[in-house]
Amino acid sequence: MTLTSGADMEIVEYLYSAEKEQREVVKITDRLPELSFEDAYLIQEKLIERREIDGARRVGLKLGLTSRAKQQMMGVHEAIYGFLTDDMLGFEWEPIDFDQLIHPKAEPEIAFMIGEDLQGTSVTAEDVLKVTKYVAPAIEIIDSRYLDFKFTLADVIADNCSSSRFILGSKWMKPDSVELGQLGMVMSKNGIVAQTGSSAAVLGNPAVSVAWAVNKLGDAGRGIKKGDIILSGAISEAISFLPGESITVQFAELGSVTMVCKSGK
Ligand code: 0L1
Ligand code: MG
Repeated sequence: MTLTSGADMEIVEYLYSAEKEQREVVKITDRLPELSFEDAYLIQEKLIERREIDGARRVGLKLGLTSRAKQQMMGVHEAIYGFLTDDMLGFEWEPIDFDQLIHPKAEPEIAFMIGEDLQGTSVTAEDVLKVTKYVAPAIEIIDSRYLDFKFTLADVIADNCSSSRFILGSKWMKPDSVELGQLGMVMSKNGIVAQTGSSAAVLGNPAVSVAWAVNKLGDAGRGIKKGDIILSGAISEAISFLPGESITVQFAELGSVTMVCKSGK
């Protein structure tokens, strides 16, 4: 352990207040260069518990670093996971308020709606598909609390994997009605193509990514639950946006999802 007792809660308040006050902060490994992934997940858990004290409710999970390209960029061989809470849920018809965010970026994702509890340490993509009621197009808004979005793996795990908001498309489909492992995707900003990709970028198939997370949770004696929403990982690089801009993610077969950004100022 690299964390002294009390230091974890100090970091939780540091990250939580940065989010609430829309402030970038210096990454925590500048002070704690030896911070282990285990301790970083411990801080993440306490950060979510802190949000729960303020009334937030866990509604699911999100995966990060699920593409080989992003893993290579970070010099890691594994994905990471964080938690989604109800206050992160945005809607297509309700503009996202830029003033509540720091330096947001949007990512194209496929969301899984889970219909049955699932727990284990050797869970497969097939097991995940069996308990998946629907899949849907999604946009995840990531908003690292760290200066210039620069961090180590331990930093980003502690910061709940940069989670900020997510928006789900209105077309939810049965997972066996689409080729989940090879869905083409186009992400446009203000009607102009910004990124293209395939769902294969997410560990070959987004269901593999979800199975990875279930096994990771299983190692800690936890699982996913009926009703959970799981964001399976970004299909392309994230793109930044400003007030007045809109982003649409269009999938082959799976439909589209749009977000609009406004400023209250
Ligand atoms: O959801 C994600 O893919 C983000 C994971 C954390 C890394 C980042 O903020 O870019
Ligand atoms: Mg993401």
